[in-house]
Amino acid sequence: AHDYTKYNNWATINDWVVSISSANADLISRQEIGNTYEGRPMHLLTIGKKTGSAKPAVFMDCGFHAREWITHAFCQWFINEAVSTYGSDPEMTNLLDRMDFFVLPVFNIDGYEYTWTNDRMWRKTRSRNSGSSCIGTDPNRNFDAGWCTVGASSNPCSETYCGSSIESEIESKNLANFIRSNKSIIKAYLTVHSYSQLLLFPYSYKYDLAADHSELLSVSQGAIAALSSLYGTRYTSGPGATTIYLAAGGSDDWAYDLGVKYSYTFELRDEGRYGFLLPESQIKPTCEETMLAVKYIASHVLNNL
Ligand code: 0X9
Ligand code: ZN
Ligand code: ZN
Repeated sequence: AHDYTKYNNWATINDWVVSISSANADLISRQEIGNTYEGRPMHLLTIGKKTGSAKPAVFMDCGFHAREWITHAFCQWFINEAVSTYGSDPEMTNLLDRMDFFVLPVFNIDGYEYTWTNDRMWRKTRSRNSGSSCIGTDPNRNFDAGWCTVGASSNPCSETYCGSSIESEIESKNLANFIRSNKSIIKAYLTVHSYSQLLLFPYSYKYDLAADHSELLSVSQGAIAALSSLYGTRYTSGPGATTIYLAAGGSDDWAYDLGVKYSYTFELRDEGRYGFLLPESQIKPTCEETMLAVKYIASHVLNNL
C-alpha cells in the first residue's frame, strides 16, 4: 500500500497518482507526456485552483536518476502537502490560487523500476546502445546545453554517458517537448536530485555566470535559509560549475537557456553518511524542510512576475 513515509515502487506510485488526482479533481489534473523507453506512461500532474484562465507555472520533476529514491518520495510528499494544506496554509493557498505546479513524480521510470528489481544503485535510463552491451544514458547529460563537452562521457558504459545525440532518450524528449510547448507560462524549473544538500543554479556546463546570477543567488540563499529553519539542515547554494562540478547536458542549464529564469537543481539529504540509501526515517523531515525551500522559490516567482 502507498505510504508517504516509505519508499514506494513505481506500480504503487502510479496507482497513487491516479487516485490522488481523481480524489482532488478541483485541484489536480493528470496527463501523459509520453511513454518511457520500456513503454511506461509518464504521468504529469497539474496542481492549482482551476480558474479558467492560463496561470503562471512552476515545473518540478523528481527521479531523473533512478537510485535517488528520496527525490521520488519528495514529489509525492509535495503533491499531498499541496492539496492537504490548500485552504489552511495561507502561503500554499495563495500559490495554488495564483499559479500552477506541473509535477512529474518519476522522470526515469524504467531506471527506478530496475533499482527495485535488479540493481539498487542504477542511475541511468534503460535504453539499448547500438554497438555496445552497456545499457542506458545519463538523462542529466542528454539535454542541449553544451552537450557532451565537459563532465560527460561518450562511452555508453559510463555512468555519465551523454547519449547518442541531444534528447536521444525518449524521456528527455518528452520532458523537453512539454516545457517547450508551455514555455510562455513556465516561470521556474525545479529538478530534484540527491544527495549532498546543495541548491544549484546555472551554469554547470561553463564557468560563465548566468545573466540573472545575483537574483538566482539571493533566491537560493533565501530558500536554503527557509529550509534550515526547520531542523538546522545545512545547505550550500551556488552555480553548479563551481559548487559541484562542471557537467554539460543538464536539464537545469537547458531550461535556463530556453528562457526559464528560475532554474534550480536540488540535491537533497544527506551529505554522504547514507547517500542514496537514505533511511525511511528521514523521508518526513527531509520532505518537510524541502517544502519550505520550494514554497520560498515559488512565492518569489509569484511576487516577481
Ligand atoms: O551530476 C548530476 O547530474 C547532478 N548530481 S547527481 O549526484 N544527482 O548526479 C548535478 C546536476 C547539476 N547540474 C548540471 N550538471 N547541469
Ligand atoms: Zn541525480
Ligand atoms: Zn507538512
